[in-house]
Amino acid sequence: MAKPNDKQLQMILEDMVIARTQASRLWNLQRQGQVGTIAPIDGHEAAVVGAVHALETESDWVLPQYREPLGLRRYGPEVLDTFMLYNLGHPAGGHIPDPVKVAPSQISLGASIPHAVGLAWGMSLKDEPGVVLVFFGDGASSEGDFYEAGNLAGVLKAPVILFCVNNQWAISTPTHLQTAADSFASKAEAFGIPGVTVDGNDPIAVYEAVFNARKRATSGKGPTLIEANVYRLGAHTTADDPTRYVPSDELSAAQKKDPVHTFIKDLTARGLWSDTKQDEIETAALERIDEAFEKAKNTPLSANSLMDHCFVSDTPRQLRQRSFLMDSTGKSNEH
Ligand SMILES: Cc1ncc(C[n+]2csc(CCOP(=O)(O)OP(=O)(O)O)c2C)c(N)n1
Ligand SMILES: [Mg+2]
Repeated sequence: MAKPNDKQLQMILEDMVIARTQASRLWNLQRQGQVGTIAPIDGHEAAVVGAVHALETESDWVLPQYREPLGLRRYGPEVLDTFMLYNLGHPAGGHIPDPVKVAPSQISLGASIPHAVGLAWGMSLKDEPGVVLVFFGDGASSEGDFYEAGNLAGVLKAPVILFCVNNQWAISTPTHLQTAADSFASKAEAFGIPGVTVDGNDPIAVYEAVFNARKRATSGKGPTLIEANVYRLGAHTTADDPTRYVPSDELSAAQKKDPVHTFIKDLTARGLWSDTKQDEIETAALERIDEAFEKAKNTPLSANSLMDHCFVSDTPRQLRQRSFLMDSTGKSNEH
């Protein structure tokens, strides 16, 4: 169905509330020196969760940038557990266990876009069902990878959804210094594919845009570029001070359109949400993030795992490096 039903609407809001709650817990843990740098999802929840709810988790891949992982709960608990390992610098954070079709966070801007197109092309060559959705920011769209991959995706009719989260900023660079184009979606024209602009604060509109793009991709018609317009409500990361460059009137205007608060009001008015439900979801979200953090903290780290997940099997050089590492740490070689 192109429109989410009541149950789906509730699940979308649940996931949005969970993402917001867990992001604030991670922010505090970072401030206590317990976790590494965090890029908050605040303001992106409707775009990320709305998009992911229009996918089929068994067949469709999601390739996140770095701000999305807390919004991908629908793909299973492994996403959060692996994200915590990744945040703590554990090599196991570089691979989400099979069969979960989510790639780990990507810090290198734009680098996942060619991966997404290659993956989608491979799936179509193998006649596998499903699509690939890749998230990237307005800033990432300035990378050559975006243009190269977008062009190839158009030529190959790859079943891929290029999902640009335009949060109006790339750290301190505003969008008018990022591009002279009218919109990020308009760049689709050069790829010969549809470019769609959607209100990223409205999870239903995002759901519909992704649903339609998915339908197009699975019927062999190829990719769609979606630009979801949102506003980054928090800092770029825990290492940033946005008060030095975000105009306060712009931020307060954006806060009035806060996607989580707006959707809570909307679903409450429809009789699909309540304060009690909100409390329950928030409490469970906090317990869950603390559990994931404790699990990650207590996962043993061995020098031998440093090169895991680079390749399916070690190259000769990696084998030499592993034995060198094991000698220098004095631990037995576990592989
Ligand atoms: C290839 C590359 N160049 C530069 C950076 C440094 N960098 C990290 S985040 C960022 C801004 C990205 O902005 P955007 O893609 O809009 O994503 P947002 O953080 O707004 O979600 C930059 C320039 C990087 N990570 N990778
Ligand atoms: Mg941005």
